[in-house]
Amino acid sequence: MAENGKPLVGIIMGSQSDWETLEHAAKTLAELGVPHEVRVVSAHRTPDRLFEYASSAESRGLELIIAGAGGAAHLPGMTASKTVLPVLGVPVESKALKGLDSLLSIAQMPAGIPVGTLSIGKAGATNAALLAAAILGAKYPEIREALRAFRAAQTQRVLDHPHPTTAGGAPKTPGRRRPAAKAVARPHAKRKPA
Ligand code: RP5
Repeated sequence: MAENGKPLVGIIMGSQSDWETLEHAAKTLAELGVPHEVRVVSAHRTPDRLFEYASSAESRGLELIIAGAGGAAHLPGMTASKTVLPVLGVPVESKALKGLDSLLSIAQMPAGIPVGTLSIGKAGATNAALLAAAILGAKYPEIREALRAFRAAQTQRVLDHPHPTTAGGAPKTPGRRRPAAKAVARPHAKRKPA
């Protein structure tokens, strides 16, 4: 594992308002036991901090960066331009365009500076953490085994709850609260004779 639990993954976001999305990346990394740090670093409002963060990330021991931003989302791409560490981009859902602007800003990088782009919002943040664990798992066997256990548990939850209204039917993501099971008509349920 990382030396003294030092962060292996840096999670950065363009604004405090992005935390409600990026917290799902942090929760998932925590669940997998991946040491990480979290910072607000804005490409537009604090460009010097962004350059400092990205250019020093490798020497500080980070091995991967998850960068989330919304709107004209330059944070992941600019971060990738200042480090050779893998950068995973999470498009935050914007109010005006529902995150399509964020998605295209992050995904449409010119050849030479890649950003691994995830889907918009919570699913993208969760998957960024899972992909980070898959990448780091090549070097850290305990992370690979934590990811394997996560996947097995997720599969088992679906197998254990085949009916859509019983708890556990959908893959669990950290922080997700399950709605209480509702009584619904079950077409195949046996009825007691009147
Ligand atoms: C982007 O602008 C941030 O990543 C955020 O998603 C969006 C809006 O930021 P706030 O106005 O909420 O600070 O830079």
